[in-house]
Amino acid sequence: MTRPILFASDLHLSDGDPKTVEAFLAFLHGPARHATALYLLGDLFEYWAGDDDDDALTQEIAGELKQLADHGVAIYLMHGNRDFLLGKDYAHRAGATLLPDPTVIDAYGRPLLLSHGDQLCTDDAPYQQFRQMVRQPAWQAAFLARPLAERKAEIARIRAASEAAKQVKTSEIMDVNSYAVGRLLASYPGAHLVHGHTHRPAHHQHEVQHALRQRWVLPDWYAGVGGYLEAGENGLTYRGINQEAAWG
Ligand code: LP5
Ligand code: MN
Repeated sequence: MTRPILFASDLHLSDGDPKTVEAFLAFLHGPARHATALYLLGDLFEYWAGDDDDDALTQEIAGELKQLADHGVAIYLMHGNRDFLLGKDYAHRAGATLLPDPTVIDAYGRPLLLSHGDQLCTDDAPYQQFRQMVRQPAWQAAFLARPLAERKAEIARIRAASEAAKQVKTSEIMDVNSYAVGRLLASYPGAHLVHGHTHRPAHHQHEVQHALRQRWVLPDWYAGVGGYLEAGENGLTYRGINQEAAWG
């Protein structure tokens, strides 16, 4: 039997959600050990203030990922909207490779386009404006040059502002825009899309250039409940973690 390729995202690991940390560790010790590769497509952590913020949790996760890498599982990390400051130093400690967003891979003959997914939420204008600002390398360098405690305080303010802003946004605004999905798929002929971010696990089909293309949306993990996507020779399958995998 060939070893599968696994995809997960939006684990939002933090000390505040120990059940999800436990579920993720069980996943790393269980299904992930039989995989050939593990792709973590953003927001592995609740937030990331810089690679110098090495608390017990981030150290433990780096150690566990490194063990898995040493066991022969290729580990890939993509940035999410909460942990885009995660750098090469941490990736190295975790035995992982950082991937640009988007990235195309070949999964047993099937081209898969991998993305976190936040860029596809084009109706969320205030978020896209915020994103454009914080993704500038010069802006990030200036932020990372500030003392860690200041960075954490700034992030706490941004998180509070983001939570308040989300209260007055409709759920449609916070979902992907189907034209944006169509445009992205059109620029990667033949590929199917796997992304997270929206916390709306489902399997969608889009007609692009007169052909049907698949879009798999990964679930978020919360209170020990989550899931992942498995790609093997026979196609893609959802697997629930502490829940039935009856999505899409
Ligand atoms: O993550 P989620 O799903 O809850 O919400 C996102 C969007 N929000 C964010 C913010 C992050 O959640 C929290 C920040 C993480 C740490 C970043 C690292 C440090 C960066 C350095 C900063 C100084 O991504 C949310 C979307 C939602 O997804 C759905 O798609 O709607 O977007 C917002 O709510 C953004 C607001 O609409 C506008 C921006 C508010 C913040 C303004 C603060 C300005 C301070 C500038 C600092 C110089
Ligand atoms: Mn996200």
